[in-house]
Amino acid sequence: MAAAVNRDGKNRRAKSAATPVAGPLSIGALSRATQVPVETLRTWERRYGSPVAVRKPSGHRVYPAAIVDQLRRVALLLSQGHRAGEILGLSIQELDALLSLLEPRGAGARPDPGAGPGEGGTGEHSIRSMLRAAGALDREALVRELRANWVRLGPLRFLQECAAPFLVEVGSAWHEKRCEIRHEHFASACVCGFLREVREPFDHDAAGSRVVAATLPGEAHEGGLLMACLLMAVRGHRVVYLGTDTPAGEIAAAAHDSSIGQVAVSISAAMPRALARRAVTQLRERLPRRVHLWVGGAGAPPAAKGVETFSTLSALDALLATQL
Ligand code: B12
Repeated sequence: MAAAVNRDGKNRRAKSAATPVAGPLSIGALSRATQVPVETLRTWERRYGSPVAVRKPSGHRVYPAAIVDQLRRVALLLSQGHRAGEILGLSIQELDALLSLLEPRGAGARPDPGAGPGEGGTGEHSIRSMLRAAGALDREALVRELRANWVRLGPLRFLQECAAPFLVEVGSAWHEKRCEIRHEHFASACVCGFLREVREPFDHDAAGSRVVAATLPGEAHEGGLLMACLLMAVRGHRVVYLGTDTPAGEIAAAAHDSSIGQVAVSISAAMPRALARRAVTQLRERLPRRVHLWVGGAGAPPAAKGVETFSTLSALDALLATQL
């Protein structure tokens, strides 16, 4: 699950997923130990009756430390597409049996449910394998490598160390004529498909505020937007995905629904600076005052009144963590 990071992107893994935890635990401590957002823990309890908490006289939840190992396994299985309702009631042994069916990692070891942010990394070797797979238009091999990295790194590090650098590398390869347009299209289609697939179980369980996500007219790049959407869903936000090349009026109309708290927009380096600034200003003017406007991407204009600009996914993740 996502590493907890502060606004300047520094890792603050006081209790990472790999750290042994002593109980009893508050809901915040359980969330930090398992990287499952607090809001998600509450939703699971309401919907599925698990994890079970004892209530203090103050009403606050208290959990036994043993629940940490179980939830780390649950989190890993969710990232593989299992549904919360189907696995939350399972014993550790049953969860281990499901985990043993997962994709083998590296030289054949199976993913370690205790392995959190900080263990392993993607490395050039893996990016090179993905580039080779893209060159051969081999979807199976490319997705296998993406999945192995997703399991090993968790969402935030997967995006920062695997998906984003891979797409940047593909862009350079295309620019330097080391690959053709078909390879670039193929690679980005595989990554975008994978980002949608792994978001699905989080979307299913999300119960936080609703975020409209889109790119502005003329913007065809959706990788960055899908990455931001994955993080938002992991953090419990409900994503309303409008996709690329969306007229500002349509984005604004969607945001007028009272359930919408934020609009997230991604702008690539391909969009001229002046155009990006004008489009963002015009969108801000059309949005209800209460709706936050989050803008990210290599072509995002500098922050302006009523516009929050993110230069990294860590910064977004840090903000999302404070909203739990
Ligand atoms: C795939 C791709 C395409 C695909 C997109 C398909 C799709 N479904 O997305 C297609 C083929 C359509 C395409 C078209 C073009 N592309 Co293109 N493309 C790319 C490529 C390889 C990957 C894009 C991507 O997904 N990046 C995702 C991540 C890795 O980058 P990112 O957007 O900056 O996002 C990061 C952060 O900024 C942040 N973030 C992004 N959005 C948000 C939003 C929020 C809210 C937050 C918090 C954070 C956040 O998260 C990401 C992770 O760090 C890039 C290479 C690159 N360096 O990005 C070129 C690239 C962006 N393209 C480029 C160009 C030139 C074009 C075209 C003009 C080519 C042409 N002549 O037709 C067109 C323009 C199309 C248009 N109108 O927009 C150039 C831009 C260079 C420049 N400075 O102008 C690049 C950099 C390639 C290169 N090296 O030259 N492209």
